[in-house]
Amino acid sequence: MGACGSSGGATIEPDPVQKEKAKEIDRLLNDEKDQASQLINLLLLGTGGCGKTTFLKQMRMLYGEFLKDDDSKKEWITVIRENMFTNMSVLCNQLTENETMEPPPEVAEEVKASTLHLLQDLSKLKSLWACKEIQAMYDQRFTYTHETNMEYFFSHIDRILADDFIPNVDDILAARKMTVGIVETQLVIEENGKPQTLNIIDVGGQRNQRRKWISMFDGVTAIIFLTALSEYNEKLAEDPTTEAMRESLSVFKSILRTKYFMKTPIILFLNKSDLFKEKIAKISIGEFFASAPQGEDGKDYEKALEFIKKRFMDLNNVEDRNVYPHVTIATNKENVQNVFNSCKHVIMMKNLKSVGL
Ligand SMILES: Nc1nc2c(ncn2[C@@H]2O[C@H](COP(=O)(O)OP(=O)(O)O)[C@@H](O)[C@H]2O)c(=O)[nH]1
Ligand SMILES: [Mg+2]
Repeated sequence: MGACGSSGGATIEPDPVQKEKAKEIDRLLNDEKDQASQLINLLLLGTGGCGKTTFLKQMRMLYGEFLKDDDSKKEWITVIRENMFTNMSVLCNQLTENETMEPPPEVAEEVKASTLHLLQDLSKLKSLWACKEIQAMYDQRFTYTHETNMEYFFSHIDRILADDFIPNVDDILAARKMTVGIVETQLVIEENGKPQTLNIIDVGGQRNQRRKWISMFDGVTAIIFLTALSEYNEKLAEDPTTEAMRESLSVFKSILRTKYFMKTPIILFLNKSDLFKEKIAKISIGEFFASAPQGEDGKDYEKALEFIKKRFMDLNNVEDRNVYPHVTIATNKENVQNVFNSCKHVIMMKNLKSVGL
């Protein structure tokens, strides 16, 4: 029997086996603490279509194995072609509603078909695209709400409809597949020579998806809230009576008021700045916000950007909680890489603080 448990007041020497066990337990506890300090929960939030999943795709390409081979690229063919049908349906609806123009007889049936996207007949897409009335609706695209990728996909229509089409990275970044529920992705990222696990939490952004968000609010290290700059003149996809940017502002406000996030650093991505730049030169922001620069000033990129940025930043009501704004293009690899490098610092600082270092 060992010395443990013997009586008589003698000094008890710890059993070497027990000593080893205690050391092992200490080591495990330290490892656990170390791992906890390395796990970063990054929550992506924002209304539907603002670019959350696109940002995640970029991160998976930069730090993971996403799209490393042709087979995984081919999986996107169906999504991309379905996106083409959806976009064409929007043009057809515009033409149907247009009072000054009629569809030519040879495509009249297709234009009327609300089930265009179910036809799956690629040649129909081509014949519709060739028709000048559809082109006229396309030329007016800045004036109505449509999917962001409309322009990109139509400018590549021949390649996308070809039999031997294999999507490239840009095609896949432009592809839209709506996120349902919550998707967690873990990526290992080296910071100061030390691997850190980044758990990126992507969520569905539409109204009916937002009630699921709260289940992810505990233990969040940092939030990236995305908003699409280019939606200043658009309506919400799930409710055409609501203005998209007002909805985004109101969702951002409620996130800033959430008790879980009083000390959470919030990174604000003013996204889709490429499309915003193109659109603002044509359509003044003054038409949509009374307090925005009006007339020609409202068509000035810098002035309009400053107005939107301030509207979002002014919603932060907690003095020592920082909101870090960035102007972004989630479909652009270099832009995402640069922006993430600055965010990384913010996220790491918070992470070190939360474990008492
Ligand atoms: N041109 C452009 N398109 C973008 C940008 N960010 C996202 N998109 C497109 O916007 C659409 C919706 O993006 P997605 O990431 O699915 O939005 P989510 O609902 O927030 O996940 C997709 O077609 C993307 O390719 C951007 O900065 N510029
Ligand atoms: Mg998504």
